[in-house]
This record gives sequence, structure tokens and C-alpha cells, in this order.
Amino acid sequence: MSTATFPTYLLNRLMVIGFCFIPWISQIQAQQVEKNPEKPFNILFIAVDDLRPQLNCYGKSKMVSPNIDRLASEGVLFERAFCMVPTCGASRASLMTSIRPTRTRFTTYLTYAEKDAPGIVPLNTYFKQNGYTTVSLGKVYHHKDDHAEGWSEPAWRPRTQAYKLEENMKIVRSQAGKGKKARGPSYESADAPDEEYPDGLLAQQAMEQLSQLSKNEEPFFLAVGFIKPHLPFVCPQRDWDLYSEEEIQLPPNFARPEDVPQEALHNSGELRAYSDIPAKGPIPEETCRKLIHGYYACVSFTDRQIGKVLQKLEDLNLKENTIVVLWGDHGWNLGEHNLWCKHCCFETSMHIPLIVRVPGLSEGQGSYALIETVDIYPTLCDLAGIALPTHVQGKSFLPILQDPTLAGKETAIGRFRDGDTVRTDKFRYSEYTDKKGKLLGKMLFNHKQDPEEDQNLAEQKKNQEKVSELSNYLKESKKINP
Ligand SMILES: [Ca+2]
Repeated sequence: MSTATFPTYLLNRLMVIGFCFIPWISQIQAQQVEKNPEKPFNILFIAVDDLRPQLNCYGKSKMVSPNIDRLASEGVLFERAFCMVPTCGASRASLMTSIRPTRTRFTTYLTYAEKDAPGIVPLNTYFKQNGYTTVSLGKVYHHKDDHAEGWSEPAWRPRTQAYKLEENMKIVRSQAGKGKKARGPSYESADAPDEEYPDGLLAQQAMEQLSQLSKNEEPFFLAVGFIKPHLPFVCPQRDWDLYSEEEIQLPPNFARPEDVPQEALHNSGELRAYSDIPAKGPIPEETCRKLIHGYYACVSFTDRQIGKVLQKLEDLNLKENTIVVLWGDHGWNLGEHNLWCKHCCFETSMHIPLIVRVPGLSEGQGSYALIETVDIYPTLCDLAGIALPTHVQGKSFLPILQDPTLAGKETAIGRFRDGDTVRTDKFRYSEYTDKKGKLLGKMLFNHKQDPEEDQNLAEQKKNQEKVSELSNYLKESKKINP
């Protein structure tokens, strides 16, 4: 496959968009797309379920993630990227449509993008319409049949049981038919090969798919959605062995905060559905350490699968004309504020990993620009030389990929249930309202002084001006996306 070198291609693109930042809500009219005389780059679009930005390349832990680290060393690592709504289906629907969530749109993990935002052309469909072969493997949308028209072939998912140990499958079977989803324990380590796990099969399928796609004339948009480190933390023993029990520590703020609104907290219900976790009350500290260990192990397991796919891309000589985007659908609480899973407006739930590797462009740089996941759709359009559709609510960050020192946008907005939240360079402000708009509570954290969000400043007299400013900002944004 031959193509123009990226710098030439990028210069052409930047001349077309004139370095202009597209307005926050794009009003640019969709134009009839002219076929680019140069073959556009392929896109490898890697989603990782429930991956928080605690990878080694983010410099925050001893997590073993050599393959994602290498990708980051060859691309741009975004230090401050945020999801729009911290739960699987809703976050993915928002990212894939570049439409923001509201109180009634994109609200749960079961969200269907095509039902909540009818008539909106999502990312995959748009790229298909513009001449790409589009393929979905694994968990991309929450539902395999969401926006099925936008894939060139039926979406594919691995089919294999979650647990490898018979004792755990027995627990699942014993719960079957009791009126709720049968769940086994929250973690497992087994001496099984990668290919017996869903993500191992997914990596295999992605490698085979790349071989096929490399023979096509058309560029491809290959979406590969890994499901670990989503619960349950089931992966091979070799990944657990990368970490010693002794080095697993509970977070310093492993306590339920008393100065935040009740609406900001939850009971970690997703975790409590597993057979080894108490339905209510404290979770034993030993179990909590196991959960953190299991999460780390699953991240390393997924990192290894991602490494196989990236190596295949290289082996097929596709690396130099393929853009790679790696993103997590939301953050994850590993005991901070005594919370587990996502489903809240704390930074730990909203903050995601995002790495973009564009051949020949800003290799190995980091960016502190605020990025929202609705920005990914317009950025990929810019990189591909495709006009933006009129509905897009994100802003292209192509200028930041070109110069990662640029400041970018001033805010990242998100929401979950009764909570609306906004992140600025310095603050995170969240407020909770009922359906009629009555204020239930608020939180203000100063990230320069308190990155762990341990002190709610919203009630302090000296901060009232900042609280009003950010509260008004949220109110204005809700006029567009109620
Ligand atoms: Ca998820």
C-alpha cells in the first residue's frame, strides 16, 4: 500500500482547514466529499473497557503496560482527556456520535446510540460513506447491533465463557435461573493460555482481519474493543505474577468523604453483584487488595493483546499509513473515596487514557490540553480529509496533534444522573439537581492543590465567585444540551 508521507498530507489538510479551530458546536455545513486523490491513512481504533489512566506511560504507578507505553512513545499521550458520561454504553454512544449527553440522552450502560440520537450519522457509518471499509471486533458500541448499517460486515464478538476454573463456573451455574444475571466471583487467576479468554480470541481475530484488510484497495477503519480490565478480573496467572501482593496498597483516601453531597457517592453496586462481595456494608480490606491486584493484572493482560495487534500492523507494513487511536470509555475508582467502579462525577470516573499515533507527527509527546471524547470524531474526520457533518458537538484537536504544547479548549463537561460536572485547567466543579432543576448539592475541587479531590471547597465563602461562575457555565451549556 503506498501513500503520501504524512507531513505532506498533513500540510494539505491544514491548508484546507486553515488552522482554524472549529467552533464548540460546529455550524460548518456538510459538503459533498470529494475523493482525495491521495489514499488516506487507515485507522485502527482501539477501545479498552474500564481502563483508567494509571498505565506506566502516565507515570502514576508501577503498572506493567509495555505495549501501550511503546504506542505512547510513538504518538501523543493526552494527560487530560475526559469521557462525557462515566458508564459504558452511554459513553460510547456519545463518543461515536460526537453528541453530548443530557438528562434523558445517553444515560445508562445499556444505551443504544441509534435510539437515543436517531438520525445522527455516527463515526463508523460516516467513514463507510466516505469510502472506508469499516469493521467492528469486540465491544465497540455497548450493543453489537447498534448502528449495524455502519459496518462493512456484521460486527464480531468473541464467544467464550468468562471463567476458566470449574469451581467458578459452578457458582455461575448455581445462580442461573434465580431471576438475575448469573455472576461468579469478582476475580480469578488460572493457568490458561491467552486464546481461551475473550480478549485473546479478539486479538487473534484482529490480526487475521488486518491481514485481510491489507489486501484491499480501500482504506480501513478497524475498531477493536477489548473488554478487560472490566469486571470480573479474570486473566491468566502469569499476569497476576507481574505484581507482588506486598506492593498492592489501598489508596490514601480509602474513606467515604463526609463533605460531599450524598448524590456524589454510590454503593459500588456493580461490584456487589459478584458472588464473593457482600451485598452491603464494608468490603474486607483483603478483598479490596485482591481487587486492585486483579485490575492491574487484567490491564497487563490486555496490554499484551494490544501488543500482538500493533505488532501485526508493523509486520504487514501498515504502520506507516495507519493512524492508531487508543481510548478508555471512562475512568475507574479503585477504592478512592471508598468507591469502586465508575458512575460518579469524581475525576477518577471522568478521566480516561487517550493516545493517538499519527505516522510522522509529534512522536512521543504529551499534551495537557483538555480533551473531551466528543472531540475524537471531528479529529478523525480532519485527519482523513473528510468534511465535518453539521451535527458534531466536539472540536477537532488536530492542531494539538500537530503542536502538543497548544492549550486547547478551556473546559471539559460531563454528567451522570443528577450530576453535571465541568473540568477547567485548575478546578473540577460538580452540581447535583433534581429533574425540576432544584439544587441538591455541589462540589468544588482545586486540582492544583488537591488532585485527589479530598477537600470540597464549594461551601467556603472565598470560593463563591468561582462556584457561581462555573455553575452559570453549566447552566448555559444545559440550554443546548439539557
Ligand atoms: Ca466501560
